Amino acid sequence: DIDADLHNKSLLLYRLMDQYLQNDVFSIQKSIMDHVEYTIARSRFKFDDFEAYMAAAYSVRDRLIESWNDTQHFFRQLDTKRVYYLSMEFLMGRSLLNSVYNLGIKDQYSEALRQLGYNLEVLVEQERDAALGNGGLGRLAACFLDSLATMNYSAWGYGIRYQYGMFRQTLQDGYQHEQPDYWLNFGNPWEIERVHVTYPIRFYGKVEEHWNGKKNYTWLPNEQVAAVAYDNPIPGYGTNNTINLRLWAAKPSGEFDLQSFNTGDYVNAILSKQRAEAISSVLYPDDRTYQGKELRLKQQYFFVSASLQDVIRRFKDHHDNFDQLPEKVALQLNDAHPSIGIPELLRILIDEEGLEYSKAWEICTKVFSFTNHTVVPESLEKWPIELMESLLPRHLQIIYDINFHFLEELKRRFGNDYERLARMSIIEDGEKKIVRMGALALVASHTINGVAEIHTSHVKNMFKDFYELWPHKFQNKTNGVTQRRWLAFCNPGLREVLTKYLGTDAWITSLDLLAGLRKHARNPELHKEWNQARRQNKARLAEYIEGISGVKVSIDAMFDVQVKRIHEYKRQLLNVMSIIHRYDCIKNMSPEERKKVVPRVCILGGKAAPGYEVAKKIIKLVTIVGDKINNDPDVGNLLKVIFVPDYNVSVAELIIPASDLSQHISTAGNEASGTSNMKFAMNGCIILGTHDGANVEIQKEIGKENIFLFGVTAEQVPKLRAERRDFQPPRLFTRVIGMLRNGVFGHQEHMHVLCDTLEGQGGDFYLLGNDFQEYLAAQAAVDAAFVDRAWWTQMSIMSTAGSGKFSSDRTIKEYAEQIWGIEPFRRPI
Ligand code: B1N
Repeated sequence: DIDADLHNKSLLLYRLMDQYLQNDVFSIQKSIMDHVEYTIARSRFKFDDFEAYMAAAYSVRDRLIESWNDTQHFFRQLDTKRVYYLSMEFLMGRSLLNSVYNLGIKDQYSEALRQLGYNLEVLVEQERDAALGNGGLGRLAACFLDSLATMNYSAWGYGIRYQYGMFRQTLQDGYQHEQPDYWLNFGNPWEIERVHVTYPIRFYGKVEEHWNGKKNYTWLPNEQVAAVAYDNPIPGYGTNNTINLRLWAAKPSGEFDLQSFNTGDYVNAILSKQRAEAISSVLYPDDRTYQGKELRLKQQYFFVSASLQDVIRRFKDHHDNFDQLPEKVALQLNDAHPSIGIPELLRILIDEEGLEYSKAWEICTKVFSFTNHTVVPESLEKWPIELMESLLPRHLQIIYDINFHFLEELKRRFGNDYERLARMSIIEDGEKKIVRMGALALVASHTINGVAEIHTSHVKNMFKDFYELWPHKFQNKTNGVTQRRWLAFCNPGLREVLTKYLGTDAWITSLDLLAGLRKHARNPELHKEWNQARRQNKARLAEYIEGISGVKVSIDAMFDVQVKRIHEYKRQLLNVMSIIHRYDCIKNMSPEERKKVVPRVCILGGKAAPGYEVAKKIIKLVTIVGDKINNDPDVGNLLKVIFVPDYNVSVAELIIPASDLSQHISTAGNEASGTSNMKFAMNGCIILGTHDGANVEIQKEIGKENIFLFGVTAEQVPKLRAERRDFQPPRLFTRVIGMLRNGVFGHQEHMHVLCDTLEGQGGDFYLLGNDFQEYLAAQAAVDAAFVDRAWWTQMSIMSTAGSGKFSSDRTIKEYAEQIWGIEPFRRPI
């Protein structure tokens, strides 16, 4: 009978479950070998490191999926409020090591593989980075996911599954070349394709107006593509929760064909449909320089529309009253890039769900919040009206509606202050009308936040009128990074030392505990172990450097590092100029004097946007200067200059733990926060920086005596820029420029172009000349500190000890409590 059948089936399922996914070494070996044979379709008796990596990854994925399913079920049953993090970028890096650590099965996998004749550390290197981001903004999103999972929040990430992530940088004759990032070509074991989770995404066409007692609008699009979901499980550390990063890929739409196939040209019709895939094909590699490309707006709308359709569908599974949406949904806009989601949500609520405008708007303003990451208003995205009208005609109408109501509110508040209205309007009037995405995000969001204290005060200034209108909307959320990936996993040597001296490894989830190191800061035993761990990291990096450049570097030298995107405002040029000054000094020293020089290995790395000529010239300059210095027998080990190509998350994991000094020297007021500064400080690296971004807060936490900050303050910058014409740059600054121009390093034409950015009318916008003297003084102070080993080690320990605040766990807790209104729910076993 039916009951007995059901009963038997249940028993069977329980018996089967007993057999599944044990985490003892033998079960793991069985699971890996099954994947070798059945998934990779290789022989159990013969598979190489890459195949072993793939099999191990699939085996880990099985465990992730189980945890993912149970977590989603758990959240569904509780009907939790969820936060959805909408971001054009998620810079995830590699997953294997992170996953086994977070799932708590690292040792078992190591041992299981060892017995099979493989080395986990070696297999880990087989994985290609998931490089779906440019830099800080995308990596922040990835750190946030790790913290959200670890802290048991009900959260999803939504983004784009770019077929080509960040380009691979190669150097040819010192010049950057961009290679496509074929990261998916060998398969991606970390994702789950959900062919049935798909939504139509429409573009172009026109809007028809109807009248049935009230005005109704129907959008008649004339292009349609399908968004297909790819799920990437994100395991938390020390918890059973696994959350989801859902990335959308564009595919030709099979649903119905808007373009008639009745033209006789069947093959070309198919080919033209295939072009749908272009939408998710490539990540734009220019951070900040906003280009106004139609494809970019298409990407934004594509992923935001798919995500919102998904969110609404999930909401409707359990609810039918949209008044409850804000109790169940928080939508976080990672910069203004996804802010087309605002008219999209309104469109869904009004056109598809039949809500009144005012009701829909009220709901909208309760779900969105907005993070700003920039300091220059020009970099906020703006779209020409014509482009918006052609691509998303219904959305433009809605934006006009939003703006109409907004301007009405302004008039009630401020009267007919037309200048103010013009400044604040979502539509910028002028020769060409433009939609200001930043203003749109601000008007619709209940909260806007900056990413460091100094940046938030800047945001209040940049949106001054809005701040006057809605001061309560403005918050600060100082960035953070996950100490799992950026300390515990990438620096195992230091992890052991930390855990030993803190008496616990609880700092891996409560980073504030690092403060407990302070009382050991002078302990010679700790000093010894500390430096031992750090030296091992340096040896690893030295080996890598020799591999990429052929240059042998001494690990007794100071590793002085500046790795980040190449930008004039980040002032890599300032660094190179001080390197040239150092070289100049060494060349003019007597042998006696040379004995006192602190040997340095200057390491620079980072990508230039493909169209950013000056940035590319800076890279070439580093290699030119490096070639000369590294091959000067007169200099030997006293100075080496290395450009590390293709800087990415995995390279960062190697470099950061091995750095003695790291430079964060942007012109004050230009770096919103910076996040690598936090990673370096955590790993006991000394910061040399300006009073910019999070440097300011790092100094506050670790103490003035343990960090080298120099240079002008953000308040001084506008005045100094205005006074540039009367400014006399210091003698040493002009001397270095002279060396470049006079061909000490060859390539004079190249040098003139770079030097011209620093001299003459409108030159030196980033005030290198103003900061040069103080920068050299700070560098000298760094040298003095380095030769006093006890002093330096103490500073290093104090840097780590003071880094507790910069965990993304802290940041996420603040967002959760002060912006999203969500609570943690930990899944029981
Ligand atoms: O966001 C990081 C900050 O730590 C950095 O200081 C900040 O520069 C970075 C357009 C951006 N701001 N803006 C971008 C990226 C891609 C793009 O297409 C802008 N990235 C930042 C995290 O808060």
